This record gives sequence, structure tokens and C-alpha cells, in this order.
Amino acid sequence: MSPKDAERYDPRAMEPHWQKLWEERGSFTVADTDSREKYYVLEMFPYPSGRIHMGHVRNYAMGDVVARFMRAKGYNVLHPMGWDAFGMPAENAAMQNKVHPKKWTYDNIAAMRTQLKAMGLSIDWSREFATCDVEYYHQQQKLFLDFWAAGLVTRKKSRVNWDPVDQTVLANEQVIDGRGWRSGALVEQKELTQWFFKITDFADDLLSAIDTLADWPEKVRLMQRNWLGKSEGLLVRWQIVEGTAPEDVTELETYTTRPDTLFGASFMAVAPTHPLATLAAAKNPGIAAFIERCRHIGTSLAALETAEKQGIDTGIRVRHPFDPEWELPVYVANYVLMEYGTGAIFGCPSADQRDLDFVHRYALPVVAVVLPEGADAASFVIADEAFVGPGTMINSRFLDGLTTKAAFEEVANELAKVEVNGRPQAERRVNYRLRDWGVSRQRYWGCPIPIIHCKTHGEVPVPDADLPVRLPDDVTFDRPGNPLDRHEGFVNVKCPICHQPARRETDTMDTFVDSSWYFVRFTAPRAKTPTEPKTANAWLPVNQYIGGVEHAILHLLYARFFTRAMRLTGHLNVSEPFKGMFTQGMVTHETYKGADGRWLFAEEVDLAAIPPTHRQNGEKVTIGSIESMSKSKKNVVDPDAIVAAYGADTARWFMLSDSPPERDVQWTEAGIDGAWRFVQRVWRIAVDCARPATADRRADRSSFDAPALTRATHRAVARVGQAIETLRFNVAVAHIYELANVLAKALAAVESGEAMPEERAALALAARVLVQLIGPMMPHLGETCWRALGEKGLLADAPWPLADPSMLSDEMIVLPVQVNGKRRGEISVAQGAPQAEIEALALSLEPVSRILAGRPPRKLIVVPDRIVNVVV
Ligand code: ANZ
Repeated sequence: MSPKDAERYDPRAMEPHWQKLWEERGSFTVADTDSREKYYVLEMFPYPSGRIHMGHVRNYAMGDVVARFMRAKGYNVLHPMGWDAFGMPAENAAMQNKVHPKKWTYDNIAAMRTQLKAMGLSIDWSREFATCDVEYYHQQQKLFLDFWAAGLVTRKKSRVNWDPVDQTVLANEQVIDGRGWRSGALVEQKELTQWFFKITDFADDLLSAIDTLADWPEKVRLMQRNWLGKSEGLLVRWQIVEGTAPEDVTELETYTTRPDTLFGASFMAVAPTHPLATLAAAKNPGIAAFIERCRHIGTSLAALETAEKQGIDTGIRVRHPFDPEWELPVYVANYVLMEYGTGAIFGCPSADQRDLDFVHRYALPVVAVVLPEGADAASFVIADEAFVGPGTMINSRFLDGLTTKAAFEEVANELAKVEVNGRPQAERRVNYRLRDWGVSRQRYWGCPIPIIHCKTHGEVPVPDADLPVRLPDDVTFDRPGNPLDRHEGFVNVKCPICHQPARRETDTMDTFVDSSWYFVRFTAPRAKTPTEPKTANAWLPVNQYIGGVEHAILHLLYARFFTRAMRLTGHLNVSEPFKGMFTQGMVTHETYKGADGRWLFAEEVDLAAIPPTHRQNGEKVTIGSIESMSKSKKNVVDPDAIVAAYGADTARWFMLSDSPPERDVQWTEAGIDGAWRFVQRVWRIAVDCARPATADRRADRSSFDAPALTRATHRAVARVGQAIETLRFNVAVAHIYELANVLAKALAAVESGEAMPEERAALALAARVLVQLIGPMMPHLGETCWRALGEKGLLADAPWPLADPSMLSDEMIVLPVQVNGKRRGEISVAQGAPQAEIEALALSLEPVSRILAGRPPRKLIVVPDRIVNVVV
């Protein structure tokens, strides 16, 4: 098709054409040796479920805009793609459909690769890999052994969530209301020997380095902090009243962050698996039965917190540290975790809601010990709600009148002086909620752990020459459990040291391990070592990482751990994996319910009817709430269908245009139609501008304000660039619409075909720029228009246009930005730009965000057209 003649733009013809050309020319293949400044942009790699969904389209469209923009800005851009390919769904498919996990996975990858390629992403496909490629997990096994040698891997007994149906360990997140997320079976707690990565070794650093992550969303940093859960408290040893505990146990150690509330204590509680509970259970079947019931609640704090607080009195009594006459009962309680602190607490119901809920069941006393500011001591009581905040101490003997903080110090100091069994009665202690990372999975479709168990030599690493430990292909899925366990050839090996019969480890690694370093591997995907350290250091950290907020905790934390562990073992030398992090919102859609209450696909509903009806049976349909697209609610839109009907550019444009990228975007027919119309509009503008004017207009009759169009063009360049740099794609889109409008108006004015030379120049510049600005978002349309305008090369190779500052001056103003009175930089904004835009720009300035380190400013003062003051 000759673009110039075409009235309508046909993406079906043009999109594959450009994709082929980019591929042939290797437009997006990156060389490490390129001397231009490096820029690494990455979207979280997909799980090969079989089809891409709209969330992927949004995610990859955003990353592609950044990649294409930075390339046009002159950077050497790395923008790779791969597959997070191990995991349970492949095994489930194997069990249900009798297809091998490997085939299922690679077939899915092939299908999804085709889909992603149809989106026209500027990806360096030469670096593609899947985590289930033996070349990848080979290197991962080496990393495991390096970590092992560095003391970062341990094997220990731990209580795990056990899914009796799937016969596997579940992460806490996979236990929902006490049931396995996949099987729905009641989860049990089981003691298993498991492999762990010692992520807790890095707890301090993982926490303090969050402050350096200035380009991460504050909510993500907060989630990381909370997950690490640093708390500063006191270890308190309580003396057990003689003769009340079995086997003459003499003390009970508790961990508390609120020693100030010690005089409000009304009971002690130990975890169901606490040694004292075990001893008590041995003598008392009632206690044993209670503990057995507790085995069926998940091990997570969340699971424990939602479960009803229950306990049982053990008959054991302890003495209050400040009053030998004061005895407190020791309970076994379901809400106390063995893995946290010491697995034992003192309960202060007036200052802790869980304790309050607990005592309401067991009629234990509630004594208010903290008076909130402004409350009246005489009338203050605690009923159903504990007061957990700070205040003034009451009913607390020598602490009365102190602030909670001072009381904490007082108790800590006093108890440090007292000795119990030769040790101080209390010691300060910093605790992290973070646990070591259990990486063992009793599954087939994962990276084998390269260890051999020998009766004589214990755990022996598989020698380097024997790596990789390959997953055998000939496995069966006809029974639950781990197929590797019953694969004789895999299991039975010789000890590498004594050559006696030994047993191969059959656990495979958690798939989170695979995704913890794939971004490093992209820097040298074919290396015979896990990394090429020099190359890794040159590319890392990833400049901009983009993905779903659902990975804001675990994946990012594990990747941060891996970066540290890989640095320790010499594989790279950077401190953080991701400099910039962006979490995009979800793609949502209306939901529809039939008369029988079942979800319906949009295609099944006649929406034009009033009220909407079912196309087949004519029954009334209720339009439900707007929800994230999900197969279960049938409110999904298939990207393939959209690409087939409108082309990838239209889908990309819509995904970027409608809402701020961090917010949810609602998929609507009207929205996609609007995007489609804009595609056609840009095309018409390009065609019209390419048509040579037939005659010169007489110099005294200008048809439009050419200087104004040129100024608008430069303004658009500046604004769109700034918006993309700050990842405000919807704002970029709005500025592009603006330019298109001005340009279209000017074009309409010269419809007669007559234009003055300066008018023609202004139109040509505006059209050229418009095409360049849409390029990162709608690359195929961009290339087509670029050609239509008479350009010879590829738009993908063209540099980003430069805005002439003098053209901005009457419209754009430069505002200095101060932090606490000191000038830290400047922003350029349009005169009279909305306050919100100025504020957002000022806060996104690198020096400002660094100083703020995620905290909101105390004050933000914008003096219109003069200055921005940030007070921290
Ligand atoms: C007495 C107390 C009084 C507490 C009070 C709180 C409020 P963070 O801040 O998360 O570290 N705790 C300690 N170990 C526990 C365990 N293994 N399972 C369940 N709860 C446990 O929480 C520390 C607080 O959580 C500790 O302080 C302890 O209860 C409880 F008014 O001690 B506190």
C-alpha cells in the first residue's frame, strides 16, 4: 500500500510490515560495547499462562514508551523480555490434561511471544530466555551453591503450611482462610526440614537502604518497611512460681515492645508449639487437644489475627517482676506465634486489642494503664477498644505520671539491674518480623536444588562438573506429591565424596528464586557463568522497573536480597537492583450478571437494550460493579481480538491515555473507539501535510497564525518530554491531543491548497513533531506517517525533537524550587499551570525527592509564577 494515497490507515497491513522491518534491521538489539550512556528499562516478565491479558498490554505499553523515548533521547537502551516459566500451573495442567509441563510451558511461551510481538514492542528479543531453560537454571544452581558456600543457605526444621491434597508446602500468602489457595483443602501445620536463604542476615541493610530508593513509590517503600517489621523492645524473664510448671522449668522469656504497660498485665500466653506448652500438654489431654486444633490455622500473622482469639490455662503461674506477691496465669493461646520474639508474651488487655479480645473470653482483669491526652483519669475506662497510643501512665505505681516513652525507659533500666538465674531480668532487643526465606518446594516443575544427601558426609554440593542437575523428562503425574521423589534414576546417586549410594535432594526452588535475578541475567543472557560481572555492573541497577503492585513486597524484597547475596559472592557489585520503580494500576471493566446470578461476558449482553438483556434468552441483565478484569468474573477483553479489530497502536494509545498510570483504567468501548478515531485523525493530518500546496498564497492574506503554531509545536515537545520522563503518560497524551487540534485547525484554514511559505514551514514542522511525539506510544502509525511525510529513515532511529527554549519563553516559565530555603533546582511549566501540576513536578525533582526520602513534605508553598518552596 502506498501510504500517501490511502484515505484510511490500515493497521492490519502496516503493523506487521514495520515489525518485520524492525526485526530485519535489528533496530532494538543492544550492544554492551555501545558508547552511549546506558539506560535499562524493564517490565516484570510474564508467567506463560498461555495468553496475554490487558494488564500485560498496559504494563508493556508503558515500558515501551519509556524505552523508545530514551532511545530517541540518545541512550543505549536495554529493554529485554523473558518468561517466569516454572511453577504449579504447568503441573496442574499436566495432571488435568495429560500434557507434559515442559510442552505446556513452551507452547504457551510460543503463543504469548507471538502476541507480544504483535504489540510492536521495542524489545531486544535476542536476549530472551525462560527460567525453565536448562541454561538458566544451571546458572541458578551455581548461585545456590555459591550462596551455600558463603553461609547464606541453611537447612532447618520449620513449621510449614502443608496442603494435604496438593502434598506441598504453601507460603503464608497461599493460605486463604485456613485453606490451600489452589486445592481448597484445610491446611495443616507440619514440621519439615527445609532449605532456607538467610535473608534475615540482611534485615538491617534491607531496611536502611529503603531510604536510598528515592524513585520508588512511597507506598511500596512503606510496604517493604512493614514487611521487615523492625521493632525495638525488651526481653523480659518471668520467674515461674515454684511447683506450678512441669519438670521444674523456672522461667518464661517474653518479648514486648510495650514494657511501659507491665502493670496492666493480666495473663501470660505462649504459642501452641512453645516448649512449655508441649510440656503442659504431656500432662493434660485438654491442652493437647487444644494444641491439635491450633495446627489447622495458617502460620501467618494475618491468619492468626483474623482467627478468634482462644486459649487454655496451663495451670502454670509466674511472678510479676516488680511484685513477688503478684501471680499471673500462663495460657496457651492461638494468636501467639512461635516464630516471633520468644514465642511468649505478657498480655495487657487495656493496651492491646488482641489481648482485650482474649480476656473478654476468659474473664481476666482489664486495668487501664495509659491515659490518652485530654482524657479524665477518674472516669477513663477501657471497654471494647484497647487504647494503643501514647499517653500518661496511670495505675502503674512508680511509673504513674510518666509518659509511655519515659516509662519504657524506666522499666528497661530498672529490670536490667535485677538478676534472674544469673542473667539480667530484662534486655533490650531489636526484632524483625522478617523470617528467613524458605525456598524448598516439593514440586517437579522448578529448579532442582543441587545437593546430594550422604549418610556419611551429610549435605554435599553437586560438583560443578556435574551441573546442571537436569529435571528428568520421564515423570508421572498420576499421583499427588512430588514426582521427583519416585523417580529412581533421579534420586539414587553416588556421594561425590565417598562414592557410596546417596540420595539426591528432590526439593525444587520456590519460583520466586527464578525471578530474583532474571534482570541481572538479561545483561549477559548467554554467559557460561551466572553473570559477567563487568557487564552486569555497567547495566545495573535497572533504571526503570515497571510492574504490578501485587509484587511490591515479596518479589522486590527477594530481588533486593539476591542483589546483596550476589554481591557478596562476587557476581556483581551494585547495592540495589532497581533505581526507579513504578507500580501501575489495574485494567478494569464493567461486570454483567444474568437473571440466574451468573456472570456474563460482555458479548452475551445487548447493552443497547433498555434495560440491558441477554442476547440469547432475552432475560434482563444487571450491570454490576467495575472490577479488575478477571476470567472468573468474565469481564475480560482479549487483547488479540482488540489488536485484530483496531491494531496494536490503538490498544496501546487507549491504555496510556485514559488515566494516570498508577491508577486503575477502565476499559470501555467508547474509550477504544476514541483511540481508534485519533489514529485515523493523525493519519489524515500526516497525509494532508504531505500533500504539496498547489499554489502560493498572496503574502497579505495569511490563513492562520503560523508563529503561534510553531510555538505550540515547541511547547508540545517540551511538555510531552517532561511528562514521559515523569511517567505521566496520560498527561503526555493530553498535550499531544492539544497539538493535533491546533494543527488540524491550521490545516483546515489552508484547505484551498494555498499557503504562504512560512505557513507551509510551520505546518511541516508541526506535522513532523506530532509524528515524533506519538512515536513511542503508537510506533507503527508513527513509522507510516514518517514515511508519508517523506522521511527516508526509520522513526525508530530518529532523535527526539529539540524544543527551542526561546519559543517557550512567552508561555513556559522557569520556577526555582527550594527545599527549606535552599535552591535545589528548577522546573519549567506553562504560565498559569495548575497548582497540582507544579507541585507534582517540584516533588519529582531528583534532589527534592532524595531529601524527602519518601516522606511527604511538611508544607508546599507555590508562589504563582515566582517560586516553589518545599518545607521538610
Ligand atoms: C506486651 C504488650 C502490651 C504488647 C501492650 C503490646 C501492647 P511488634 O511491634 O510487631 O514487634 N508479641 C510478641 N511476641 C509475639 C508472638 N510470638 N506472637 C504474637 N504476639 C507477640 O509486636 C510486639 C508485640 O507483639 C509485643 O509487645 C507482644 O505484645 C506481641 F499493651 O507485649 B506486647
